[in-house]
Amino acid sequence: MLKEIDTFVKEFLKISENKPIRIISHHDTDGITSAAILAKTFSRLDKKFSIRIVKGLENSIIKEELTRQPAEIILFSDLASSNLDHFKDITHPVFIIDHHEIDKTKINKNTKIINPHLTDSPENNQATGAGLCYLFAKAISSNNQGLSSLAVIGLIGDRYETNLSKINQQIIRDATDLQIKKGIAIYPATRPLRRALEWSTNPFIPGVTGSSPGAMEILRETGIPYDKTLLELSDDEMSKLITAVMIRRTGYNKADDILGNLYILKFFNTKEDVREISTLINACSRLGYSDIAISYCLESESAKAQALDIYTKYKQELVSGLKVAEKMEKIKGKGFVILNAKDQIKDAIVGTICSMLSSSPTYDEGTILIGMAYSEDKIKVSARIVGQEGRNLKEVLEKTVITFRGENPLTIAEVGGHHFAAGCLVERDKETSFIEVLKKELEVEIVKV
Ligand SMILES: [Mn+2]
Repeated sequence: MLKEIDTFVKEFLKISENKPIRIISHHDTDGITSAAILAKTFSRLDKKFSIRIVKGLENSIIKEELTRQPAEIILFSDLASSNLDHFKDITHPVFIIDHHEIDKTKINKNTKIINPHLTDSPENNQATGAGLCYLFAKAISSNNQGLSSLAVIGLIGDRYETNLSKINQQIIRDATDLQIKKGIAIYPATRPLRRALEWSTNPFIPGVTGSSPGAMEILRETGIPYDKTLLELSDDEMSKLITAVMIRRTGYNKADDILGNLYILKFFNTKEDVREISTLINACSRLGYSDIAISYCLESESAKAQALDIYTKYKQELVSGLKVAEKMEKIKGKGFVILNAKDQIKDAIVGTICSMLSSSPTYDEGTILIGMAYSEDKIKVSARIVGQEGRNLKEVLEKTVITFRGENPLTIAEVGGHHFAAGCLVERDKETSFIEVLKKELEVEIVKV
C-alpha cells in the first residue's frame, strides 16, 4: 500500500500546487485526528487549507463542497468511500483517504483514492483514517513521524487495537512516545484509581460507577492504595482488581471486553491514557466543538483548557444520565424496551447511554433498546441491541418511519445507522403517535421471528 500512497502523494502535491486545500473529515475521533494530521502536514508545507467536519456526507454537503472546484483541491478523510456515485461526472479530481467499504466498480479517473480495500492485501493493510493520513504525511516528509501519536489516538478511537494489521503495527512502532501495558480497560490509567473507577462508564461497573464509596470499597477489598494509578499497579494488584471487577460484572454479556492493553502516550508533555484522549476528542466533537477538538489534537494549551471543561461536563452528563435511565419508568414489551427520557437526558448522549445499557445484565440477549430524548423541537431516537445477535435495527426504524409517514406525510423523519445501532429524528409534537407506531412495529417484528 505504501507504493500506492507514494503515487497518491505525488499526484496530490502536483495538482494542489498553488491551490488551497479543502479538508472534509468525519466527526468521530478517527476523523478529527485525520484532519489534525493533515492540517499539521499542510501547515508545515506552508500550504493554505480549510477544514470542514461533518457527521455524514449528505448529498447537499457534497454538492456544496464540489462548487469549490477548481479553485480549491478537495480532500476527504475518514469518509467518502461509499459516496462515489456523486463523483461520477466530476471534471476535476477529488482526493479521498479512507478505510471504509468501497465499491471498486464506481471509481473513475477523477477519484483518487487511498483505501486498504483496494490493495492486493486488505488484511495486512487494514488501517484507520488517521493511520492512512499519517502514512500520507510520512510519505510527504519523514519529519512527520511525530504525527504517529495522532494516528494511535485514531486507532484506539475506531477500536482497531484488538487485531493489529501489519500496517498498524508499523504505525505503533513509529510512535516512540507510546507505552503499552497489559491490563484492564478502565481509563484513565494515569489518574488515581478511586477516581478512575468512580467515573468508569465503559466498562460500567455495577455498584462502583458513579459511586465514590463503591470505588473505595473495591480498592479496600483488593488491598490497593486509593491513589495508585492503573499504570502503577503490580501484576498481582492488577489481577486482583480484574477479578473484583469481573465479579461485579457477572452476567454481563461481553464479560471479556474489560481485558485489554493500556495505551499511554506523552501528550502535552504529560503521560495520558490514549483511551481518555480519544473519548475526550469524541465528546468535544459530538457536542459541536470539533474546532476545539482539532486544536487540542495539535496540542494548543488554550484548546486543552476548553476541551477539559467540555469533557468534564460530558462525563457528568453520562453518569447522571445512566442514573436517570436506571430509575426511569420504561415502556416494556416482548423483546424491547423504550426509554423516553424527554428532557432528562441530553440528546447528544442518549445513544451512548443506550449502548452502555445494552451491555448490562438487566436485559436478555437480542432485546432492542430504544432511547428517546428531546432535541429542541425534535426528538432524537437511538436504537441499540443487547448482545451480538438480533434484528436489523436500521430496518426496524425504517419500517416504523414508513408507517409513521403514512399518518404524518410531512414528517422530517429519516433513518441512519446500521444493523446494530440506528437512529432517527422526529418532530417533538408527534411524540405520542411516533411511540404508538414504534411499539406496533416492535411487536410485529416479534411475531415474525
Ligand atoms: Mn474511521
